[in-house]
Amino acid sequence: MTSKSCTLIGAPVQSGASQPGCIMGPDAYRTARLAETLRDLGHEVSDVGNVAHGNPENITHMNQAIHDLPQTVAWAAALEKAAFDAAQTSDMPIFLGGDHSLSIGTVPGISRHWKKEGRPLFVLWLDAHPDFHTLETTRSGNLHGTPVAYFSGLPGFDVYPELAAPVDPANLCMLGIRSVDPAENAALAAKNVDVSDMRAIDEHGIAAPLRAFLERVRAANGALHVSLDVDFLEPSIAPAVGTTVPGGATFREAHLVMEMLCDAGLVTSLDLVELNPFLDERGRTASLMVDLCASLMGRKVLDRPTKRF
Ligand code: B3U
Ligand code: MN
Ligand code: MN
Repeated sequence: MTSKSCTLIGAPVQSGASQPGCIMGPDAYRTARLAETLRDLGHEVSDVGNVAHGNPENITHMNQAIHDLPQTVAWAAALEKAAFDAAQTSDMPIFLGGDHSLSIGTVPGISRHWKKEGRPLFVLWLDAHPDFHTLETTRSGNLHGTPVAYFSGLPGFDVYPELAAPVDPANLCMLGIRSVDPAENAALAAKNVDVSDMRAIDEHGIAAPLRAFLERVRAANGALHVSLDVDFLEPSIAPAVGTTVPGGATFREAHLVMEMLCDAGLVTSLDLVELNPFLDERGRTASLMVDLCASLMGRKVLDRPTKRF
């Protein structure tokens, strides 16, 4: 892989999750030597520290289950700007979460940048959950369940920041999905979102749906944002997440996804989300996430192209 300028942006968001701990995520990635690992692969890395948000406004919503709406919206506004700014100067902004509500800011900021450049943005959502709730449909009230519905332009997000560049639902791909609420199921079907659940992955392998998606991105000259939720992974290899769901991507499937993304050369930004270091075992989840990042950014087993049969 050619050398890239990578910008690490800490997003210690935890207002969108049900339990605290994601606030420590960015520092866990630093402790697990993310910057040094990327530098060893030949990339230029700058860590700009953690984003801070402005004063939360007094925002409310009819859905009484929702919690921490003002703070989550304040994070979204700050991260939208941070993402837009980073995308102007960096080949690869990498957002160190923080719970998945941080994508309410990062994806719209990245998308605003690519709209200005005249390229469509595609999003690969690696997650146990589709995070496709609207503010009306979330039952848990955890706003990390809402980013995809919001940045895809679904209605009912008047209290979130206005989108400069919604992501076309046709440009989404979800892999690893295995926990979907009824309202999400209906909305995913209505928007015809490309979802490969674990059943599809068991039947066809993880490479086939990813390869098909990457061909679509390439054909459209798209930019590609990857959002990697820790719970995409099998909990036995990645315990440091509040919402474990059994039957996740294996170590080998996850590395294969990253290696295929690396070979395709299409990824232009990345979220690392939902790491809760308070739940980790001797840093193994943080280290695995760093290793997956390394595979995405060019770490290889063999120093020559993979054999084709
Ligand atoms: N769909 C459920 C569960 C969930 C979504 N995202 C996470 N958990 N991490 C909800 O709460 O909306
Ligand atoms: Mn998620
Ligand atoms: Mn999830």
